[in-house]
Amino acid sequence: MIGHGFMGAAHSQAWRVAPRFFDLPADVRMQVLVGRNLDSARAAADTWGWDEASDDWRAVIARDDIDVVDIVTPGDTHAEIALAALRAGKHVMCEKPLANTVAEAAEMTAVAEEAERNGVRSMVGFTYRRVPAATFARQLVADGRLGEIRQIRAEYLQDWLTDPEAPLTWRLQKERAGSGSLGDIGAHAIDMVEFVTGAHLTSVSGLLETLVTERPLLASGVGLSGTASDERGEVTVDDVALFTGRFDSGALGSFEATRFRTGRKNAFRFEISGTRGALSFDMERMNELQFYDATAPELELGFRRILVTEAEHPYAGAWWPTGHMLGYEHGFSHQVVDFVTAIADGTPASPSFAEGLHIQRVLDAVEASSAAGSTWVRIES
Ligand code: SOE
Repeated sequence: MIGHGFMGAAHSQAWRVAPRFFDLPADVRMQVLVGRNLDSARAAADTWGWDEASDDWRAVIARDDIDVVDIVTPGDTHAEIALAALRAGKHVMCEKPLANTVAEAAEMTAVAEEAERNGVRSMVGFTYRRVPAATFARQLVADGRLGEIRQIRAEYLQDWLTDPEAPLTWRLQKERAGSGSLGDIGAHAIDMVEFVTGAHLTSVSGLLETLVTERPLLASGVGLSGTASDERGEVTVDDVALFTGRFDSGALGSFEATRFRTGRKNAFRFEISGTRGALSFDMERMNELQFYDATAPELELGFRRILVTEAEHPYAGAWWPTGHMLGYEHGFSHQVVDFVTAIADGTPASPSFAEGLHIQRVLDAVEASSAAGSTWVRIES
């Protein structure tokens, strides 16, 4: 695993726990954790249970005893590491968004597709797909329970940037993160509704805004827990991203991604409406799916709450008895299960780099639209 911040912790616990709760078709050994600073990498390796630490990812990728490379670094290093790992014949898991630009994502996809022909798998970390309620939502849509889908709404609302004195972390720097709310959390929203509905965005009209343009630089630390210095730096990404879109199925979509929505901590919500029914989900109530069956008797119509914890629900049977609730981290374990299964069984892994490239194209189109006064921009296929 390369990187050891927030996502490093999330992925480490998943690599540790998944093989214990699921019957995986291959053994997992948490071999080496790589970071830029060897002491920090060693401390993280000890905390999370990796056998070794290193500050040289190139040397680690060249090793014969490494089969999988898990990339949990900021977006500006995804392409270089993923390309090197794929070319070395390693299976690659890469955090979202796949890259910082369409050009990088396109090259990564081309190399991943070439590697795929030699049995090398790759996957992008859109982990929320693997929240049981989200996977179940997709099943309901595929079973026709919503009928023809006409409207799709997705919003990802956080509030950790409302304080103008919150420090300028890498997530606020374009050269490191690629974009702001748009790529950080809007990318999840796009992937989720496309996953659930099977429809793909074909054009968008967007509006991006940076609400706080300068923030204190970090004196020490890396994230929000870091300490602020007296110096200030420019925020070079969007704080709020709004866009509407058209899907290839004919459905219309509206999207909102913001880290400025006071009071909303991780409110990743979607609502999907069709001719026969509707679905509504909120990550802050992630074990539940609201389902409206429009074919029910008129006097019984209404959204009903399904607790997605029955053993037969996606992934749920491997964990606890009914109703004992899963959390944020479980999606990462499910991601490990699906990735290891794809590697061992020789089946394609999803979301593939090609799917990650499509999301990158949508992000790019939203930026281009906003820059051109919210005109409609077609998404390249
Ligand atoms: C920060 O906004 C963040 O950690 C994202 O980077 C993640 O992708 C999302 O899952 C939670 O919020």
